[in-house]
Amino acid sequence: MELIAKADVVLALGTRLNPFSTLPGYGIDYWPKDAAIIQVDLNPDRIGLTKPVAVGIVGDAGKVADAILAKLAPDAGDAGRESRRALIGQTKSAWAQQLSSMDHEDDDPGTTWNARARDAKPDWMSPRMAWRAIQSALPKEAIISSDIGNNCAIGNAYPSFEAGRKYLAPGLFGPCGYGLPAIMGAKIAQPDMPVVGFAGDGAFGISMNEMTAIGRKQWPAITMVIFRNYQWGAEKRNTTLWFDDNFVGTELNEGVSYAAIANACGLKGVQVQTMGDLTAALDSAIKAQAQGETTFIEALINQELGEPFRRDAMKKPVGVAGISADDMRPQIGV
Ligand SMILES: Cc1ncc(C[n+]2csc(CCOP(=O)(O)OP(=O)(O)O)c2C)c(N)n1
Ligand SMILES: [Mg+2]
Repeated sequence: MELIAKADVVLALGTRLNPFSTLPGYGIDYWPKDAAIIQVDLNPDRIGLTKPVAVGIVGDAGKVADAILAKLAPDAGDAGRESRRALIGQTKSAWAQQLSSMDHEDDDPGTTWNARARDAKPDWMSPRMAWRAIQSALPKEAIISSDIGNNCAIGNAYPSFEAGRKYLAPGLFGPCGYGLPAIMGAKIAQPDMPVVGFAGDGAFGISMNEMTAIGRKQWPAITMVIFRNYQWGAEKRNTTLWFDDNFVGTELNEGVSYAAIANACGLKGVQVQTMGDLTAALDSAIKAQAQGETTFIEALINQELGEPFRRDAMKKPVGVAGISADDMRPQIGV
């Protein structure tokens, strides 16, 4: 974010430039407003869809990259290359350090949800503690899937990938319930690769029916982590930001155990509550996956809600001029 904010030209190659990847996050409105954008996409409908572009190129990213390279002089970009490389390295390591020391979420001015969520469960892991624990056990070569929800959004900052086709995300439609089926598909396609799916507890509930299918022998083993904060967190966040904590339908049943449901489906279910237990459970689940065992890890976490969050989706409601409750009249016959 900090680096792209300084760009005067952006070559958008291998990105859909969707709102999730261009909107402000962590309080930084980073998308460079005056930068000339060269957008490459196989789908012509996407050119200029989310950002005005200076140049639009319809084509396969790999072929376009090769064609651009072929036109460049051998010394193109050499000027200042070392200092740019150093700046990228410094900025990335500063961010990694910042992430490793972040435990909790700030509250937006005028709201207190995160402070209350921490106080309500002082001994519970926060989302970022859970992600750091996961990082300690996630193999470099793993394929991961992510779902739609606040914990998955927070998690996008943590893993990094050294090879392509390692990260499956629900994309612009943003359907909750994507994490589990996506990781099952990844394992079918890449049976020798460790795979780990991630979902919030609400989103997971949408897809959990698949647990009844995948215990059968012909299904390959997967590992799934469920962030158990007993709430539809991302929706609750809208309510804390715009509707004075007037929560409607955001609470999940604390009497339900996904780990127990996994066990009832003939799979392995484990519930964890500390960083150490989460790291250990993920580590042994990945080892067990290689031996054909599927594990669902239900990670109990507090109810903090964090960055990044799509604040463009709603606005604070405003009073409608001239309307008063006294103007309301019962309808005839009611
Ligand atoms: C099928 C579907 N229904 C509803 C939504 C709207 N939605 C977006 S995030 C979210 C809450 C997700 O809650 P959870 O999975 O528990 O994750 P958390 O935010 O608590 O980490 C909902 C309902 C959606 N994206 N997709
Ligand atoms: Mg949740």
